[in-house]
Amino acid sequence: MSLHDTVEVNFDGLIGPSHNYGGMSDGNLASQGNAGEVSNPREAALQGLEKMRLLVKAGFVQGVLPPLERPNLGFLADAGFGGSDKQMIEAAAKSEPRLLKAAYSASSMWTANAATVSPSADTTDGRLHFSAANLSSMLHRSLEHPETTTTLATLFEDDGAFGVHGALPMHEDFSDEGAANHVRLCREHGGQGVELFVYGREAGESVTGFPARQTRLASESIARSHGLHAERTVLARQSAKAINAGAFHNDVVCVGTLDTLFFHEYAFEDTEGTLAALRDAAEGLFELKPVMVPDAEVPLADAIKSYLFNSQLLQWPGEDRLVLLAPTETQETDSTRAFCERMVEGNGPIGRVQYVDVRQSMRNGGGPACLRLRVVMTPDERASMHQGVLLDETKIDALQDVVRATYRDRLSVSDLADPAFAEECFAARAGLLSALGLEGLV
Ligand code: SUG
Repeated sequence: MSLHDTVEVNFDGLIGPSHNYGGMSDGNLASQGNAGEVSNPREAALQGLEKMRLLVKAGFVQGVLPPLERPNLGFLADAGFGGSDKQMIEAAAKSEPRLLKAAYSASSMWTANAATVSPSADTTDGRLHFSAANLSSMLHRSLEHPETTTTLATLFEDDGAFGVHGALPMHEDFSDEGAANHVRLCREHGGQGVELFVYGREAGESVTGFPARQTRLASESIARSHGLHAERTVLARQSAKAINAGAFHNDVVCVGTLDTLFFHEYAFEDTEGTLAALRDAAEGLFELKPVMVPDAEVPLADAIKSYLFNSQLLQWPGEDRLVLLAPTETQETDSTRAFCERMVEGNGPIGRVQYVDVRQSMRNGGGPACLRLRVVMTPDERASMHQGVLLDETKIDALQDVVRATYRDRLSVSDLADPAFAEECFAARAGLLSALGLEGLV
């Protein structure tokens, strides 16, 4: 077995049947701007599955994470609603519609926020580590972590190979949004890497403007529990300018893979310091290739609107240079399309840009990169995990059949008040779990 057999597996979130535009995320311009619009959960899930199919066809190992059970009736019970499911939903719709929206949120689709992942090549105990993110900044997202932990523990159950950690304490000092603020760089996936953690504030620091969702303390705690080598770990502060322009996670202004870091000029508070720290940490392992996009070429507002950086940066089988799998909005925005055209004509590390339509998710602020959790895995690790969630085209067809048969093609926030919709959601998820061999998952 050589280092080359270790690959990056993308685990995409399968978009759930209650995907809606609830306007739940402060600081996320798309979520705020599309609040109250009618969503199309069927199209959303099919778009996500087509993205997965594209990568399967190209020869990537592609995984999927099933949607969490929604509505989350346990949450409504915790908020004091009682009686039958129907009574709880009707009462919440009447007196606390915001809580009902949170209970119905399909936000687990953005699996980049599910957890932070450190490959076994980077950890002192030689295991592959996952830490579920507490997502404590937004109410609807703070409900995800218990079930995310259960899902990860079910899929990666072999303790000898995997370490699955529950979320950090639910306090704003430990605010953690998972892999959306984490980048791993290396020479090749199987070799030792450098892990970059990007935080928006210190624990205890009060900041003005849009919420900074990741603290330095949270990032440090995860690096500790994963057993990362201090000299191969870098912590960098996200620029307040980026957060206040709507980059609520670092992955809205930065993406990296292998030795390449692609980022906006205003992504980091101290760009030179961050690059110097990365070069130091990479000493003896690889030579960093930074690709910085100047604000003069792509203004921050365009980067955020187009989601240029919320792309998947991939070592595409059979291609010499990296491929950027970008949302179609990047093609439709003049500055980012022009930048991409110039970039691929040059001789830098990114040689091609391919566009993908994930518009339903984009309208809630989730691009191609938000929809996937990257897990670098050795062949042994791939063999010892649950096989049902590793996809081929037949399984994608089966999942799409379930979606076509069970998902609505129109959903308004007011539809959440109908208790019959809850039954529809439970039935749809049961169909998906059965197609994935995960019937027992709660
Ligand atoms: O947390 N949107 C998500 C989008 C997450 C994107 N993830 C990454 N950048 N990695 C969020 O803000 C909107 C839901 C609503 O408004 O109903 C939402 O939760």
